[in-house]
Parts: sequence; structure tokens; C-alpha cells
Amino acid sequence: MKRDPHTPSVDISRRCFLGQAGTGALLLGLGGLTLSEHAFATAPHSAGATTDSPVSPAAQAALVVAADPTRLPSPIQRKHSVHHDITLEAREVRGHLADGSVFDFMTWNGQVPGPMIRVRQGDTITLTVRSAASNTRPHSVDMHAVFGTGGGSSATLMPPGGSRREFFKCMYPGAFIYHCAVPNMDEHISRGMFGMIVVEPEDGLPPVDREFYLGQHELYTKEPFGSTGLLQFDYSSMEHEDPNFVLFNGTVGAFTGASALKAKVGETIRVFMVSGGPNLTSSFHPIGNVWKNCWPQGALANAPLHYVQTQSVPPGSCFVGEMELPVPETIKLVDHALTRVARKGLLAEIAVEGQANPGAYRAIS
Ligand SMILES: [Cu+2]
Repeated sequence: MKRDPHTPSVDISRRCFLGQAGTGALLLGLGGLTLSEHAFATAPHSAGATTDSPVSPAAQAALVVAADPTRLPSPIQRKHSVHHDITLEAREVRGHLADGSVFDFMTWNGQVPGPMIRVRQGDTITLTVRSAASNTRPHSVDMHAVFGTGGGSSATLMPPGGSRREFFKCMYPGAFIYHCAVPNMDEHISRGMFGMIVVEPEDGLPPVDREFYLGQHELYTKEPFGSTGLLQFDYSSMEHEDPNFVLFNGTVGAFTGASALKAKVGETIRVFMVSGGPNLTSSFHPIGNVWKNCWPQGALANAPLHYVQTQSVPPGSCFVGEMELPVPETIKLVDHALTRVARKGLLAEIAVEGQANPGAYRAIS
């Protein structure tokens, strides 16, 4: 097998975006995405509590951990197998959670979810995992695309500053989660250590105009939703599976309002969504649209379902869905367990711009 010169490295070195948590005028560039004050706005019905701990200078220098949903590998066009060298780095980072609050995330390559890996059935991968020297906890990776003990988690267990390598062949197609799998894996996944590997079928996926990549997970904090400052992880509420935050990409409202994702009338779009959990099942629904083609569980070997309104995406699984865009609108991607949207921070929007289509939809009075 030859190496694919067109396969972008997944070892993404992200620029360091420094910001002042809680300052309204701040604009943060993120790979073409603008995260504004609005992007971190909390819901109008939030508790609005403030913790005892003010935002320290260290907390103010927090990273944007939200992965850019438009930054994902291109669809695969080739009809032959190749080998990939891929590196994932475990990084424990203090990142923006919401307007005025920060949290100590655990990430792959500094982003939540971790980078999407995209290969073709039959491809082989040499995966290097390494752990930043500044980390404080052990980490490993379980890839659901791998035949092997623990999905490779035993072979990739590493201490802070450590590094491991493994080889595997992508023998079956689908969209699969990868996640940290140390004994406290529920905490590590909650803090952000999950991502997606897409193994495209040999014949590829249908062409679309745009693709987006999102990851849902929940955060368990001692402080209620809407609190400011450095929020602390709470093991008790995790044991009761009662989170204060349910999020896309580790951040409250990062892709809403002026920072909504963009598309145009007449296009078709595909959404890849990985459900990290660690405990909640998403009822994934596009408000104002429908999943025209939908692969539950990311099971791409099967024919898609058509015109699905709400699809369950259990923790430890993925979703692939496509929409057509016949009218201009703002599509709200939600978990239809709507308390998570109204009170816990979960929302992403797609602003569809273009000519009105009154034969398909119009407001009358
Ligand atoms: Cu970990």
C-alpha cells in the first residue's frame, strides 16, 4: 500500500486563542469561525449564579476548545487502500465553557470533540498517541473501529508525557467514536476526551455540498448552569447522571446567532455527530427540517433511513444525517429532550440563506 499524499495530518496544531473570559467585546477567531460575546451567551432562563471563585488571571487565559464544525477532512474519492500515520495528543487544558466561565477540559489535540479521522474501508493506520508533559492524569484511546482488546486502549495507555503506538486495519465501514478508556473514563469523556473516526464504505458516500462535525456530551459541575468563574467537576452528580450542562463541542452556544453555521438554499448538507455522553442519549433533531437520509449508529454499511425527524444517538455511538434545504431558515440542531436546550446549553444553528420559496413555505398572517 502507498501513502496517501492527500490525506491531511490529523495532528492538528491549533493556534492558541487567548481571551478574557466574561468580557463582552471580545472576538475570537477560530479557523474562519467567529466566536463572539453572543457565542458564549447563557440561556435567558439560566440560574445566573456566581461562584465564590472569581476568574483568575490564569483562568482568563483560557483556550477555545470548541472544535470548528466546518474543519473536517474531505470526502474520500479514491478507490484503493492507503496507509495513514495519525497522531493524537492528550491535552488537559483550561477552556472557555460559557460567557464568564471556564472549565478544566481533557481533550484530544486541544479540541472538543477530538479531530475527525476519515479513512476508507481497507485502509491501515499507524496511530501514535502521546500525552502532553503538563498533563496530570493517565490517558488511553478506545477506537470502536478497531478489532482488538479494549479497542486498543491497553496498547495506548500512557502516563503524562508518555507516548504509545499501535497499528490497525479499518476492516468495516461506519462512523465510530473514539474515547479515553482509563478507569475514570466517564469523567475523562465528560471533560471532552472523545472524537469520531469515519471509515467510508469502499464506494464512498453520496456527494453533498457541505459537511459539519459536532460532538454532544454532558458536564457535571458543582456549580449550577449560568455560574461564572472556574467551574469544578462534580463526581456526585455524575454518579446520579444529573449534569448541569449538555453541550455541543464543550461550549455553550458556540454556533448560534452571529456564529451560526452557514448554508445556502438548494444545497444538501451532511452532519456527523458523535455522542460522547458519558451517560445521556441524544434525541437528535433538526428543528425546521428533517433527516432526509439518516444512518442510525453511523452504520454506513446499511441503506439510510429516509425522512427521520428525531434519531436516538446513544453514548458511545455516532450519527450521520443529511438534509435538503429548499427554503431559507435557521435550523436549530437540538437534543429533543429539550430541557437540555432550554436550561443546559445545548444548541447549534445553521443559517440557510437564499431566495424565499413561498410554494414550499410562507408565513400568512
Ligand atoms: Cu483520559
